Amino acid sequence: MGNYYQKELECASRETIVAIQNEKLVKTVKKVYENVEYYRNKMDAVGVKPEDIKSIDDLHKLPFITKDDLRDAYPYGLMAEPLENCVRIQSTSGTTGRRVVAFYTQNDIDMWEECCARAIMATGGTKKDVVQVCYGYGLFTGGPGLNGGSHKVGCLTLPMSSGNTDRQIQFMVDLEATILCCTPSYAAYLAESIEERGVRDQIKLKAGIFGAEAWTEEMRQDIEKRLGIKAYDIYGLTEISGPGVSFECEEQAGMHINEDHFIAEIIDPKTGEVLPDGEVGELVFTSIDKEAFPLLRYRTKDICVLSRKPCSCGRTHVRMSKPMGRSDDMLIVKGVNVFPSQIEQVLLQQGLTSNYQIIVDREKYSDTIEVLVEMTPELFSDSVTDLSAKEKEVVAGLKSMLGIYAKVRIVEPKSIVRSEGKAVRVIDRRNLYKKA
Ligand code: DLL
Repeated sequence: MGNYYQKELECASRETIVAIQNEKLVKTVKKVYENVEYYRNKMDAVGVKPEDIKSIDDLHKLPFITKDDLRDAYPYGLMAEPLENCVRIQSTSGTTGRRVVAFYTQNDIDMWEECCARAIMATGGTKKDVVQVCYGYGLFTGGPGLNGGSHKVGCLTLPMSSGNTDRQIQFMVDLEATILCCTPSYAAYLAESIEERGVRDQIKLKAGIFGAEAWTEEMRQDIEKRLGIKAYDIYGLTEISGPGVSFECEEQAGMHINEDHFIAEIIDPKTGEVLPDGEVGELVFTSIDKEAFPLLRYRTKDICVLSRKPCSCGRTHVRMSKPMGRSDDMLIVKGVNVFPSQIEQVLLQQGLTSNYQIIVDREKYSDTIEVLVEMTPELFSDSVTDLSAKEKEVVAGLKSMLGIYAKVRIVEPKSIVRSEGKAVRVIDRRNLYKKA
């Protein structure tokens, strides 16, 4: 027990945390009201002035911010600092239509990397560790976030980025990586590839920091056994900074939310009402330290539950459960955020029908996505070659919209089961989320 990056903050008493939150919240609200017209209009619309927010008990008075707001205000509408004070842009793994861009000052980057440093140290990490980062580098926050955290701890950092499994394993063996950072599905794939190459006894890994997508306890046990490591969950989202908004400690029982930087609430996704700790609902974050892109009461759409039960690791920050699902229809496939509406847009643009179904599955730890779409009567009369050409066209359209390969199958008219209520567009066979 007791490996912390910022012990005083991570193990602060409840009173201290609340005092920090109160002070930073008041400051942040004042700042956004004064500097961000979009917020000012939203707050004016519900009749809330900065003076009305005196402490976290007043948080509920503020309006929510959603992804739609981010889209409306794209790209600069929610910035609270002049562009010249910003040093970085990151973006969600979604695609053009739904892209969210987040801006960072140098202080914002430092704060975010410190969160990742906390996560690394919570796994027992020290400057003696060799951290292999195989999250993507670039606009996606996974690579840059863990990379920065690893530097802060003083670890030797291998900025591998994603892909090229042969090279990953070669470096892992040759440079004796001890901490692996990647998505859980890639970790499982690496485990399998290591077994296939017969080099399991040559790897020195002791811990993994896996997140960016849902994964189950069973998957954790499987990865731990096959790689001989402890596998820790890490959560985050671009809008709120990136990975490290919360992370698991040695208890591996929920992720501590960095409460000195982010205030968490759980709300009823239907009514917006704040729910008490212990109830399942949608997670909402207020960032109270971010300078360039502060978000007040941002609805994550992730469904989970908070727990304030004391943790044996000594950290006092509230713990969130693994996300149990989402309150919108966003899917995360191969680490990429996908909305069914984007798929529908491509199908309609290409002259197909809106009778479609999306089947998401997992084969050998890798996500697959298949789109079944009914042909139109015009296509029906065409020959088989035309059909397969059309399928290829749709595959290309989806690739450019989503950035990932989706298999496409054009099926006969009326062959997709009609629903009497809401259409069942998505069949997710991965069973990643526990039932709430
Ligand atoms: O996925 C940031 C990240 C990178 C987290 C690396 C952890 C590790 P986005 O692309 O903006 O950011 O996607 C955010 O991914 O709202 C969740 O739905 C989902 N998500 C992230 N972490 C987890 C996790 C990054 N540990 C969205 N378990 C979030 C389940 C997760 N879902």
